[in-house]
Amino acid sequence: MPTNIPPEAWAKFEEYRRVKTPEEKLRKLQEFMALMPKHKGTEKMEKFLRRKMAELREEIERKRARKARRGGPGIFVEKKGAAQVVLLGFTNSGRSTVLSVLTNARPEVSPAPFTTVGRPEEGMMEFRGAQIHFVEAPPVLREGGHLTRLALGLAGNADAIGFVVDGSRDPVGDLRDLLTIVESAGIKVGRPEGKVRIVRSRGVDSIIVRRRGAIVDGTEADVRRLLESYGMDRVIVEIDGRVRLSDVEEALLGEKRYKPALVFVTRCDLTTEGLERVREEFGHLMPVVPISPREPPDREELGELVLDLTGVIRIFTKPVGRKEPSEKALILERGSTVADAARAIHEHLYRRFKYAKVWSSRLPYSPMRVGADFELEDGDVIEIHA
Ligand SMILES: Nc1nc2c(ncn2[C@@H]2O[C@H](COP(=O)(O)OP(=O)(O)OP(=O)(O)O)[C@@H](O)[C@H]2O)c(=O)[nH]1
Ligand SMILES: [Mg+2]
Repeated sequence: MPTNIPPEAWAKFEEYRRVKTPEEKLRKLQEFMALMPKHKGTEKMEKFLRRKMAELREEIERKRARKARRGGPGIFVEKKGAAQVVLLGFTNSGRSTVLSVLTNARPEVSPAPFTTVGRPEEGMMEFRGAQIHFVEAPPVLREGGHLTRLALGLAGNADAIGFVVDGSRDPVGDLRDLLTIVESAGIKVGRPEGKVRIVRSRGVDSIIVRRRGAIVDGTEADVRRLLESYGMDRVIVEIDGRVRLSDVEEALLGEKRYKPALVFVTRCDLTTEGLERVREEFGHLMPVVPISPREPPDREELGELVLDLTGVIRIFTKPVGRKEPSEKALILERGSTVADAARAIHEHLYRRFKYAKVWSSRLPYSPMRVGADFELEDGDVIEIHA
């Protein structure tokens, strides 16, 4: 049964995926609900949305309760930049050192344990067109407790976790313990087995499944039936890796169920033995970044690594007639199309879209004239004609 979810409603849906706090997300879902036609064909979608809204309300309530209990400033650190990475480690692991090596922040670095225990320290790492927001969480303790809970709360809300381990002691043991602690708090670290992306497309008139991997518990027809039961129509479903039908359902709202992570190994100016062992044991699970206080890692490389982990891309826009593209990038979800970029700039550009020019070294020639469904990649320069 076609449900004809109107474009204004779809726009809210996509805004929902972009906003970050539970309050904003809840508001977008409410707006989406208000714009959605209500009949038999949208019943399941309505139920799903109500469940998601209830979850968001609970999350907001938990946040409030935490604040009230402590009576102090929340442990919620507002997100800035293209991605937020929370630095998580045991005391003295070198979290403040990592923060000061990578960002403009100047937290207190000290050989005494429990130096950063109050308000989390934070700083921005700038690289071409974008910034990564690093936050130093309070130290994690093996025995748990208040500080550990605060730290895990921050990590749970971050776009990625940056584990910090002391490379001169037992970094492999420390990382193993950190992973256990994080996972017991319900945070799944690493790369998911598969990925689902659902995008609306004007170019199709049904549900198209593009499969590059396996559907573990069903067929492509099952995926189509499932989405039809949610009132979906004119969408492209991209499936990579190993995916379950429940993953497809979750992807309706662009949910990410795994927390990407990387690990910073400190004291690499003193020894690189620990670094090598971490690489051997955990290199397949997450990127390993060596830290020496006087030799900061390449920001461009690290920035790109974090964007890649968190699934976002930088797009440089160029108004028609201007020579140089914007210095500040437009941050979009990986897999976004020219149409997504147009919409992110202005609804007007999206509605009146004619064509776009894209400059990129990956293209056979630049600029190349492309249509609305052209998929963008990190670093692309784009000029939209409307
Ligand atoms: N040589 C060297 N010393 C380091 C490195 N990282 C940390 N240290 C030293 O280790 C001590 C602790 O570092 P911090 O960065 O304060 O560690 P932290 O994890 O923020 O510690 P707390 O906030 O107290 O839990 C300091 O004396 C640092 O100078 C490193 O890469 N090389
Ligand atoms: Mg510190």
